[in-house]
Amino acid sequence: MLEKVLIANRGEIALRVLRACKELGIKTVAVHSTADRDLMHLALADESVCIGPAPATNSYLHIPSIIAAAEVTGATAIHPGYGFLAENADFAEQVEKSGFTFIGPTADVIRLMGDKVSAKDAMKKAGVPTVPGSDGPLPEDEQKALAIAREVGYPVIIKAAGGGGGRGMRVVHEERDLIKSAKLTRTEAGAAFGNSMVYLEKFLGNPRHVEVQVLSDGQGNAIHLGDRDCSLQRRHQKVLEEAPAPFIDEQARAEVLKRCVDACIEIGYRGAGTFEFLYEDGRFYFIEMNTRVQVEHPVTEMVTGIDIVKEMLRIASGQPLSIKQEDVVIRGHALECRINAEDPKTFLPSPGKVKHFHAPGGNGIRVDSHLYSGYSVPPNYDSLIGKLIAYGGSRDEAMARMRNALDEIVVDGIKTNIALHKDLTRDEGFCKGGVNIHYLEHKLGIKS
Ligand code: MV4
Repeated sequence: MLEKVLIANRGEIALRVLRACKELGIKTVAVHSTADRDLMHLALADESVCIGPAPATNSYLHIPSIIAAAEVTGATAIHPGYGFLAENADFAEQVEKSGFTFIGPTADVIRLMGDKVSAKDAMKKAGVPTVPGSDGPLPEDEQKALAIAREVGYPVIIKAAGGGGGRGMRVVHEERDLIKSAKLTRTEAGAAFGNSMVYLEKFLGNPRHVEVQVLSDGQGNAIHLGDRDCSLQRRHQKVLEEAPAPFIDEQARAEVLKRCVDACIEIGYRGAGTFEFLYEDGRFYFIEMNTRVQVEHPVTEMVTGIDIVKEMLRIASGQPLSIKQEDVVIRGHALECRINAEDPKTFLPSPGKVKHFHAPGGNGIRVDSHLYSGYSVPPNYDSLIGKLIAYGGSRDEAMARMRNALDEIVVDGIKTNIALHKDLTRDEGFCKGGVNIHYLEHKLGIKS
C-alpha cells in the first residue's frame, strides 16, 4: 500500500481523502494556504505544511510548492482531489518525474482527455457513442466548414478543443451565422485556453446529463459503477445529483456501460474516471471524460457500497482491481445536495463565520463536509461547504430522507442555498424524475 499521501486540495474533498487514507493505514500530509489554517483536516492529518498565500495561483495551483512540500515531508504519493491541479497533465508529469506517485491516470491520458477533440476521437474509435459532428477539428476552410454543418444539420454547436465544462461554446441556429460564430469561438478559445482549435457537433436541444463512473487499474482490468444524473445545474454548476439516473432505457444503459469499460481497457485508463454523456430520446452521446474523482462520487458509493477514494488509493499502489463486475450491484437510490455558501437571490459567494453548525442524521444520511461551529469560510475559493447525501431503498425514500435532513441541518451565520434544496426536493417535476439540463434554470426564471 502507499506509505504517505500528500493531499493537494482543501475543504470537504481533502477531508474525504484523509478519511480514506486513515482507513487504509496510510500516513497523511495536508497542505494549505495562509487563508486555510483552520481547515478541519489539518488537525487530523499526521503533518501539515503551509504552501503559500490565499490566492490559489500561489498555493493550491503552485506546482513547485506542492512538490517541495512532498519532498520535505517524505510523502510518497499525491492525491489531487478535484479542481485545482487534478486534471493538469503537466502536474501529473512533474509529480511522477520527481519520484512520487500521482493518484490518477498517466499524464498522457490526462492530456488526451484534456483536449476535447482528441478525447472524442479516442472514444469514438473505442466504440463509445459520440455526438455526430466534425469528427476532428472544424476546418478553417469556410466551404468545408459549411459543408460539414449542412451534413450534420442545424442547429449545431461549436466548441473549443481546450474548453470543457461549458466554457467556450456557441450554438449556431442557421447557416448564415456559422462562419462568424466559428471565428468568434476560435478567437475566444485562443485567448482563454491558448488553443484556438474548435470542433462542431449537432446541438441537442433537451438532453439530460448522465455520466458513467468507472474504475480501471491500468493493468487490463476495468469495471463500471453504474450511472449518475447531474441534469440539475445552473450556469454549468451542478446543484443536485443522483444515482442511478432515473428512467433510462435499460438496453441503451447496458450497452453504454459496457462500452465505457471496454474504452478504459483500450486507452489504458488508470484510476477513477467519469464518462460524461448527453442522453436524449433514449440514446447516449459522449461529450467529455473527467480523469479525477468527482464532487458527486458519494451517490455512486451509496448505491454500490464501494469506496471510490479507497479504490483510487489501492489502484495507485499498484494493486490489480479486486472487485469484479459481477460483484457490482446497484441497490436503491441516492441523492446529493451541494450546500454552497452563497446568496440565495444572487448566487454570489457569501463567505463568513459559521456561528453554529448542526449536521443532520438518521437512516441513510451522509454528510461530507469540513464545516464546524466557529469555522470561517474564506472568500478565496469555491463556495461549496458540504454535501448532503441521502440513500434510500427507492428514489422516493431517498427523497423523503433528504427532505428531513434539509429540515434538520443548521448553518447559522452565513447565507446558503439550503432553501433552494428544500424547494427542489418538493418540486413536482423533479420528484417525478428525469428532468433535463434546462429544468432548474427555467424554474429559476433564467433566460438562455
Ligand atoms: C452540448 C449541449 C447540446 N448539444 N453539446 C455544456 C457543458 C459541456 N460539458 C457540454 N455542454 C453541452 N454540450 C451538444 N452537442 C448542451 C450542453 C449543455 C449542458 C450539458 C450538460 C449539463 C448542462 C448543460 C447546460 C447547458 C448546455
